[in-house]
Amino acid sequence: GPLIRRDAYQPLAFGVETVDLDFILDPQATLVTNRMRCVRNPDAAAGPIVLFGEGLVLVSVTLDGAAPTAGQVRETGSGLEIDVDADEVLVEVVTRINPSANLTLSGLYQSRGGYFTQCEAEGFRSITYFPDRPDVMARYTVRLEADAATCPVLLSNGNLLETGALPNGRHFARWEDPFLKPSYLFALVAADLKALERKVDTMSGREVLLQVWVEERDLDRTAHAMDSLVHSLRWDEDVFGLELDLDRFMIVAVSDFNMGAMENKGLNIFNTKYVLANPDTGTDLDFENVESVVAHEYFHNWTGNRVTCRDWFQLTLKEGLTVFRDQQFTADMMARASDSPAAAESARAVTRIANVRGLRSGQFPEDAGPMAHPIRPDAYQEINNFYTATVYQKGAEVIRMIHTLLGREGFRNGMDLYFSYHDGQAVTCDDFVGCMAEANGADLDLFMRWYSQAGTPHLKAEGVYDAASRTYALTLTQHTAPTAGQADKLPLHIPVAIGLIGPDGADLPLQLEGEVRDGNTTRVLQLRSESQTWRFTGIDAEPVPSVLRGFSAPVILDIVEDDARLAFRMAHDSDPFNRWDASQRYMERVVLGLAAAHAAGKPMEVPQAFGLAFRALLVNETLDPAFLAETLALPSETYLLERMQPADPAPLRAALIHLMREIGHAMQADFLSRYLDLEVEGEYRYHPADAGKRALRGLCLRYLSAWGGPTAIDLALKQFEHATDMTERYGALAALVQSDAPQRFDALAAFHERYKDDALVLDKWFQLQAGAWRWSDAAPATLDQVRALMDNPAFSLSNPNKVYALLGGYFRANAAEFHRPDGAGYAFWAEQVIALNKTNPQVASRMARSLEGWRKFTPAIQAGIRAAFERVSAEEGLSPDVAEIVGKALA
Ligand code: HT7
Ligand code: ZN
Repeated sequence: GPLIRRDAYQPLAFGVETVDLDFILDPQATLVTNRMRCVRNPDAAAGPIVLFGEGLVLVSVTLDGAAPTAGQVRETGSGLEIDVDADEVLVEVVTRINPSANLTLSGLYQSRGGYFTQCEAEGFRSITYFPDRPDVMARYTVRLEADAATCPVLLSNGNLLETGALPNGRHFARWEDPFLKPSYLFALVAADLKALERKVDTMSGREVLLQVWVEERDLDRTAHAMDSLVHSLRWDEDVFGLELDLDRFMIVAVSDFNMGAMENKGLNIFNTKYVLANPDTGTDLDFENVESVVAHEYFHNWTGNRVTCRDWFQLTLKEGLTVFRDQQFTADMMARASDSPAAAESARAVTRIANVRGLRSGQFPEDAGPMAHPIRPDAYQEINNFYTATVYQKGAEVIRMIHTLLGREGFRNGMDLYFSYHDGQAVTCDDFVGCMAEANGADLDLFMRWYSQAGTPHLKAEGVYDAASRTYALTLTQHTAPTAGQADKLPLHIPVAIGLIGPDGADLPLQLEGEVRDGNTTRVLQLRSESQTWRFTGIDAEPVPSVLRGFSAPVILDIVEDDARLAFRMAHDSDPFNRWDASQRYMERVVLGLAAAHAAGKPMEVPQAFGLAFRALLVNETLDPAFLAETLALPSETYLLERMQPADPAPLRAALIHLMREIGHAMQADFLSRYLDLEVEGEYRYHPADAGKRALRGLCLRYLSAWGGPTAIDLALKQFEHATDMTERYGALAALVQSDAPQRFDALAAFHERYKDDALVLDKWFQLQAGAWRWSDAAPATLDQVRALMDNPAFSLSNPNKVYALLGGYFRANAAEFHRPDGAGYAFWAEQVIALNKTNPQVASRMARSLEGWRKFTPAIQAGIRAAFERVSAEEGLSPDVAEIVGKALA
């Protein structure tokens, strides 16, 4: 498609003040009547009314109730243009659409007999002709009418005005949204649903009605989403003073959805995966995900809806900020039950670790590949391709750095100013950072480069101790490698939190030359140029630096540390994040060492010192189990591939299997005793402390099953058979599937039998098999399994959750099997991308992206992947979504 450029932004000549929509819902022929009061924009250049439209059948247009004159209304390639002399005109457009034929899950579509909409980013234009851009904010009223038997529930944004019966078994409802909003926040739902309801008072004492709408059979899985919503509401009041602004707030679950959820004003629509959870069907991770997605969408009501984006290049304005807010919320939820400040710090660190794991395995590869872009991109072909880890996760890191630089209070003052200036507006990232700077008298000009520069910076840290002067000089140097289309990089403003650890393992007080000692043992250094040195005084012995504590910036830290130093920090770093990171670095070194040995035909030997450092943590009963579960888990294969040069999945897999087996074998007694001690008493409840114990228990079981001794497999089988909740049942199944135990096949069959009518649980079953490693040559090839599973009656290419679980599981979480040397994995990938491209371009593009990092692999692997890209590229009728990915990958 054509390139859309950020610097080409122009306001439209006409905006819209009010919209009145009328939907006569019908599966094949829905009639949409749209009455817009279009108003000339005094700040824009003169021009026609511009309305975007896609795939619409135009029935009629009138202007102020009259037929247009000849040539006054023109159909362009992308919609309609209307010439008007007046400053204001009532445009009525009637269109017809076919929701049952819409498999893209964008615009108005059907799912399990109901009607649902998804308008972000540009879905509204396939519902009706409209200036479908986020800078056009209007007041909406909606009337919808549908068959009362199949669609007894009729919902739209805002407040319900009226409902009533109609002839022929039909009925209607009218809704009004009192707030200005852009079209991407419009939503309607007409379906057979039931609601869990709760009434709560907001901080100012207003009673509001909260609803979670689901299919009746799912009502017993809604309590956690409701609790999460109430927690989110309270948190935004407590932390940011932000109150719910509507009398009613609805969450609706739908089975067919491209992403996680959508923050439509007052009517959030969710993928069932992120609403439904009860102890029988959801794992601790599912509960955690529901809580954070509910929070994320709720928080958008202020950061996204009340203040929205001027154009889609500003997407990180709402997404980076809202991800940051949901991360802070989750950290607070994790810490709320802690009984000491140290426990709370460790609990918060567990959230931070999960965030950084996601960033390193999801965003770092993106930033190093052909789709690399700044958090605020300069150009795109298809906006749907820019709902990325960079815009979301790196965007959140950029907001976090502002928070680190300004402090909690300074950040809050900046937020208050942002809302006081921009409530009800569509603004830019500059407006946001401008408020942060103004409220704090801070200079963030240099910091703005984070918005325009792509690529992950490397941060080099080098320390020199001088015994004579008792000083320690720490030099920080930054470098960002060129990325696609951006050759020259400038130094960034990087906050680097550091500590110095003394020989006894305790933190040293930090005192820079010329400063008085304040007793602080962690401080934030601000690197503003390519290289800078800080000299610490009063240091009696050579310290061990702990750099980038809490992961204070989204960079790759290059620091020379020998094994002994990593083991030392694994044992002593007072910063829980860096303690975890020390363990990750040590593991990475060991795994990549084993892989190199294997590739060279040498035996793989796990260094003894590593085993000692690992075991010392495993048996440490004073550490929080949730923290230990993270610290003893290997880095993800995706991240390790990113660190391996050139990336070579086969030896890496051999190394991972070898290491898991060796550790499981060598420490079987310790794993077993911790496993037995960590049993959680009583009925399942989702609680951070219990979840932490279950996580560590699950980790013990995975190492034990990897070793594969009969006691280990018995333990897993017993847990599988006697489990009373999904975390235990799934944990046992996962441990069995990720092992060589022949019993895994029966366990998979039993699981399938039990849950064959439960779509969300079956997704876990599909995903596990797609991601299964081959622990011996006797194991069936994963590709054959995946192909066979596509024939399972529960699988469907038109349901994104199924595609993400099975195909995504194979393409993204099973490198060694996907990159099999015969190239059959790539042929299968091309086949599926081509098939999906015809029905759901957004999902096709996501699957296509699983190979975008292909140039990091060995030349032999690259040759196979290139052929697959070329095959897709040669396909006729490629969607802009897939074409952009393939084009950039081959460029
Ligand atoms: N803001 C929402 C984005 C979204 C989306 C974007 C493109 C296509 C489909 C989509 N569904 C939801 C999600 C969020 O960030 O909260
Ligand atoms: Zn969002």
